[in-house]
Amino acid sequence: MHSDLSRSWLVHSAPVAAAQAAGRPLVALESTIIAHGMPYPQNVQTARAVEAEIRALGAEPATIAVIGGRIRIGLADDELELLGRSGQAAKVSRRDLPALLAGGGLGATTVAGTMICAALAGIEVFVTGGIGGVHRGAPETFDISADLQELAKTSVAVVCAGAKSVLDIALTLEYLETHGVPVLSCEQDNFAAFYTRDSGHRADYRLDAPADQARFIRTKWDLGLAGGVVLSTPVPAADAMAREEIDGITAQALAEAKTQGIGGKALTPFLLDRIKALTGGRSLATNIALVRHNAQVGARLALALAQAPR
Ligand code: PSU
Ligand code: MN
Repeated sequence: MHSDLSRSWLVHSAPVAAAQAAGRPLVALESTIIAHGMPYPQNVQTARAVEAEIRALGAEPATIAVIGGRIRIGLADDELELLGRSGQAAKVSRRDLPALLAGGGLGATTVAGTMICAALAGIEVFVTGGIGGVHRGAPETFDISADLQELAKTSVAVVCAGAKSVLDIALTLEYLETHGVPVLSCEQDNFAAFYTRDSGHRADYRLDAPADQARFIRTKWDLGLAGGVVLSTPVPAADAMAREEIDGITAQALAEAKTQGIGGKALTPFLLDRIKALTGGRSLATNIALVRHNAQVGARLALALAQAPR
């Protein structure tokens, strides 16, 4: 259990507080995808569309960010706009949270950062686009997203369209296995690949029905097995990109990053932006479509978890 002291850093929006008081299911959303994952104004439009998908299914969205030295659970429209437009928000993972809270700056939370905040707020389901993972060349660079360590220890279910395809998917799955993070899939047997549907790697368990997903997740936590669960779902077929196209473009973006010496927290935003430019914006349309679809899957899971007794 978290202390009252840690919860004193949280500020809930009125709609989120009302939903929580009424026992309505909540779905957490991250803000790095808004501030660093997509260009303005599509980022803010997408953030609003994703919230609307969740509300339409009867759950309440809680977009999470750090504003004014507090962890904000649920954002107003003008706050989404601030995060998306200003270019001022820091990318906030586990290591950065104390700096942003102590310093009072504007922070956009990553998958890892959002999982921490969602767990503090008692939210069990979190929707993102694609999780971070083991970068290609990680045996040399050591670049492994903090998202994976967070999944190892923080008990939140993360709904995604797989791991971002710029990563080494096989090593990402190995890492999750080592740390005991179950990888569930719905709608197909294989782990999804972000811009494309099929990573070529099987997920651990295929569970299509939200009730079955909820039972699995509740059982894990009932057993005292702390840590996250990944629920992968593929981008809708009509919005998916062709594998051959995205593979070549990814290779080019990775080569440019290497030449320009881009690494650390700047790497993922750089790659997403270059891939968008090299696909003439089509990768952005795919990214938006997959996040919206993930939101539907996440909302259904949150509703099912609310029915699954603790
Ligand atoms: N999903 C998207 N776009 C994004 C991200 C996820 O569709 O920009 C973000 C998430 O916040 C994730 C981060 O935590 O990318 C991974 O960054 P890194 O590889 O530096 O850990
Ligand atoms: Mn990294």
